[in-house]
Amino acid sequence: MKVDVLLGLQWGDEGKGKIVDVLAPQYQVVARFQGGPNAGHTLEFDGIKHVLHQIPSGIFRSDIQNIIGNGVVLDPIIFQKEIEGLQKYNLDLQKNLFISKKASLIIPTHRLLDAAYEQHKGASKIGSTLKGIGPTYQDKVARIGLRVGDIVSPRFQEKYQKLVDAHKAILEFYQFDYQSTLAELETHFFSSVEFMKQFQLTNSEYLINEAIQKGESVLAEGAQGSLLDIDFGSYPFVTSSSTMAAGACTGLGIAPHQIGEVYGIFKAYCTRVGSGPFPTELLEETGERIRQEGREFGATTGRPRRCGWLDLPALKYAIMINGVTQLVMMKVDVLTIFDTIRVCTHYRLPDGTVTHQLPYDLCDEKVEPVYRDFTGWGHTLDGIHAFDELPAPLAAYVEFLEKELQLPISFISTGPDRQALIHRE
Ligand code: 2SA
Ligand code: MG
Repeated sequence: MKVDVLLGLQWGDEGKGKIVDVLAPQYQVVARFQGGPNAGHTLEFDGIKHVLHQIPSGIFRSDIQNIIGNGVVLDPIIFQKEIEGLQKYNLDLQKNLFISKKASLIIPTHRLLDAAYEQHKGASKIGSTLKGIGPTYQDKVARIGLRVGDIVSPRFQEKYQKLVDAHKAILEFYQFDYQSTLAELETHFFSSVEFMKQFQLTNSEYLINEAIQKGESVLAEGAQGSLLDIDFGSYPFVTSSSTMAAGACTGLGIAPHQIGEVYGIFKAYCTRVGSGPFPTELLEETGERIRQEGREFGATTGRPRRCGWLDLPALKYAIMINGVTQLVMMKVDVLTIFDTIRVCTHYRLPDGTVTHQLPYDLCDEKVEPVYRDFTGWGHTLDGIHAFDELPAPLAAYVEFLEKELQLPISFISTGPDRQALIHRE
């Protein structure tokens, strides 16, 4: 049995939560391997809409073990809120949820530092979710961070204070006011840390490898997207973790040969929240129509998402660096409103040459998208559950993408609910 990885091929918000929820019954374990409360994974079923941030999307299935892996950065305050939000569903969270002791701990000053850094950057800010993600990973790599396992150490308070003192010095350097908020945040933090102790804090790399040994199957659930990857994303407008398939190995403690399928999720168009280059962005009315029709607002921050046409050079790049084996196409229904649907097939460089490769730095090296137009299909996809029931122009569009991307599109999502999905065997 293998570990399958499911990840976003764009700038996040591709709809990973929905697909993990759909695929979950095939797995015994669902694990998050990177990111933290910056993620917003939306699941909809039985008329309920629920957004998860740090907790894996397998949590609604009672026979699945859900692991928050070592590669994750975890905020205890947000964790407690999330758990409390799940209480109404009567889930056995103490049995089904496991947290790696090696996951990094987001402390209140990490959030303040995130805000201070963004404020200092001014117009060139990243557009961070202000959840303290960057500063927490920074401390991890600097080898001064706190980890979940530290909360049960008798030296926790001392380690915490040492880190906070270092953070205060930086906040003072940036002249960022922390005095007015820190005490209250700390009170929350320490009570949430106590709250966390009732859950299973484990060396989850053992748990996961033992599961693999027993022949169980594991789904690694990515957060954000490949174009936000710390190495291969549009640096510096990226998140601070490895969002690609390889990140599942380091973020869970599994060997590369254990990776089986890599499900790559993409929307039938593109969105991006936060700053940074976006070649196919639509700044006029068309972008606004996509935003309204697709309800494109951040699931964590509520920020309006920037919208644009599908970008094949960027998608091909993401497929390449992840070794994607199957594609999942989301939100096709949103494009129903258009008579013409555009797809960027290439980029034109300033010297006139055409390429399908991403330049080193999309900020400095401006590219002009070269589009191919497709006829829209003009009527609702509601109630369609088989590929051969799709309107002919949509079927042709899907087949064009499969040929271009040289991969099967195994799932086509036609709406937010679990049921609104075409699975092609
Ligand atoms: P951060 O907070 O340091 O990770 O921000 C760095 C960049 O990464 C982007 N980012 C995201 N992009 C899309 N979706 C994300 N999750 C939330 C959602 C975002 C929200 O599901 O909607 O609610 O706004 C996510 N998380 C991080 C971020 O915009 C920065 O560009
Ligand atoms: Mg999201």
